[in-house]
Amino acid sequence: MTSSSSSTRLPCGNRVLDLAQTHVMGILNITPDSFSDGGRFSQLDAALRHAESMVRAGATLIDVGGESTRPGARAVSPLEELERVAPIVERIHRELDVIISVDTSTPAVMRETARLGAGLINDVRSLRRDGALDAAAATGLPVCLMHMLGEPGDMQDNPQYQDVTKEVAAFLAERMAQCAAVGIEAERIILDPGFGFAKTLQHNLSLFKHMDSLHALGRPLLVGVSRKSMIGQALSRPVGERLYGGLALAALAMTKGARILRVHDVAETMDVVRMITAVESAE
Ligand code: 7PJ
Repeated sequence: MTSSSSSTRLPCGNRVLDLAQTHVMGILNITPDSFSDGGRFSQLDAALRHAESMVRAGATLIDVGGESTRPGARAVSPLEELERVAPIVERIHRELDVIISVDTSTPAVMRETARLGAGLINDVRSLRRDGALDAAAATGLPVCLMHMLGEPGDMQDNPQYQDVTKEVAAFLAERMAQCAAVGIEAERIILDPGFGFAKTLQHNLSLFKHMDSLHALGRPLLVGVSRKSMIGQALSRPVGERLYGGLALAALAMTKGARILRVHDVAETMDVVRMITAVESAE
């Protein structure tokens, strides 16, 4: 493996992500604040400690999210989302050596967190909200574009595809074109098949099997399957028992060329990444 080619180095704010290697992105969900200030401070501290433990375990990115994409989740106002996410972005930027990814579709959150030190915009809606393309362009940050049809609230209502992988590829190509039109060049884009978003189990499995064909789009792939229901459905496991299934998919995603693995279980996934890297680096 070579790691010196300039095209594999993705500037993410004040840090650089070397895409010749596979990276682990740790998930940090910010839950709603409790009512008292004491609760708010202790939640911020708890979130920071969690981020710190993921960095110590080997995460090169922390994905901070303040808006749930679970079907039926309550809508969060831009201000509320910003109040959840901004303090932790600021603290992580100040205290930890890691690239901060912000899981958001909200233009104001993109702009403000970029100012506070975020290094990557991760939008499950692929910049389709009003103003999101312009906001992302203005930040100058790289963007992860993810495939999803509809909105999280209705996306699982009978999703249909003729050829899921081809349709995901066409969607991502169209979003890349929209990005190019506002000045977000291809070099700044990461692509994500969007496992679990508007897809049945069979769609997810087929898309996973054929994800290598998305390399034709010429951009690095991010894969997020950690603890998702596709593992639960395939193995009949509740959410607390999906680690081994998730590690199998992490290994498979890596060997299929995914460059960023978005996970809850960073230490365990790092062992997968390091073990595969050790074998692939051998003579
Ligand atoms: C994903 C995400 C994903 C990217 C979520 C969950 C649901 N962002 N945000 N890819 N999933 N890029 O973690 O179960 O798969 S939220």
